[in-house]
Amino acid sequence: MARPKIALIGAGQIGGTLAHLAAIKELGDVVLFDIAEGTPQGKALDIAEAGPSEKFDGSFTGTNDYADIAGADVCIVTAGVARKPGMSRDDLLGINLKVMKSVGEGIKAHAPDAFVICITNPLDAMVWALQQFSGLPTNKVVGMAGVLDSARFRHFLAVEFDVSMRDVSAFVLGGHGDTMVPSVRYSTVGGIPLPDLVDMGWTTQDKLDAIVQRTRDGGAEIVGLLKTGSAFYAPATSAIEMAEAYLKDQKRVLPCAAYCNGEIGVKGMYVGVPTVIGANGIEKVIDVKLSKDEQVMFDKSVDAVKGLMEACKGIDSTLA
Ligand code: A3D
Repeated sequence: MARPKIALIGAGQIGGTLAHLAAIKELGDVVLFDIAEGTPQGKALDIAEAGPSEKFDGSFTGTNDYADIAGADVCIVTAGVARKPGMSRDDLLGINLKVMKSVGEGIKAHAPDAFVICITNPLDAMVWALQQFSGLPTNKVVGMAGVLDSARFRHFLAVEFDVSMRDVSAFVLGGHGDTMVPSVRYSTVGGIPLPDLVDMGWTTQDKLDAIVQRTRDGGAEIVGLLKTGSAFYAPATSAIEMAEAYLKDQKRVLPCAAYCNGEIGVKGMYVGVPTVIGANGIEKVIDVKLSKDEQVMFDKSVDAVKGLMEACKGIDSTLA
């Protein structure tokens, strides 16, 4: 059987890391696309030259021509600009919306059967716009944020409890922004919900609150340290986890920015929700029941995403 074809739209910090991870995991042949001449070609050749030492096979090419993504099984979109210190994700909206239009048209023309994972910020609004510009079915266009946000939450919890991150599961809902909702009730260590661990005295409510806030600020913390851009290792790893779930029909339960059709009270928009990813893309959006407090926070987050969608409509009247 032919290897799957993975198109990476955007060959910057995340795009290059995605290509390297896809190569090491032998997920398929990789095409790196970017408008910058030489960058995708250089990164593709550099990664191909790592094959003999790392012992992976596959084809790695770089291109500035959308025709070369033809027939891609998966497209991962990072094209656009990233944050610098002092910027919010929302500051990227105007410029990245234009990028989503050209990317959507490129995917529509050359890879209409692909599973498309958007990473470009502001995530929930960009994935919504990308779905409309590409015209692909909503179950085949998804945003990566929840896997990253819950990985950050898991990491901080594993350090706090001094246990393996393997035994920590975490659950983050809502938009990928300051209003995201890390759910304490649905997050566990060895299956024990976090509030029970506070009752047991293993941590304090104050420490847990600080971890929740650090998770919300996780992106900004890294932007502040790097100064020249935003996080890229963990975002790339998170998107690869989603691509692998699709390519291998793993039926993984992963939090993603998915199109909601009434689940958790949300209709006709993208927001971070628990999903099942398999060979049919987003196979299920899990209609989880929230507590009153969680619902209030989630609704606030949904409203923030709606505000960004309205701003997009103000810029591009073809969006509905
Ligand atoms: P960066 O290293 O700047 O790479 C972006 C690439 O996009 C550059 O190589 C550009 O040349 C290219 N590009 C610009 N316009 C176009 C276009 N029209 N068509 C094709 N390529 C184009 O950024 P990065 O890789 O660090 O980040 C990429 C995006 O991901 C940014 O919008 C970030 O804000 C976002 N991001 C999202 C998360 C989430 O969790 C959702 C995390 C981290 C970064």
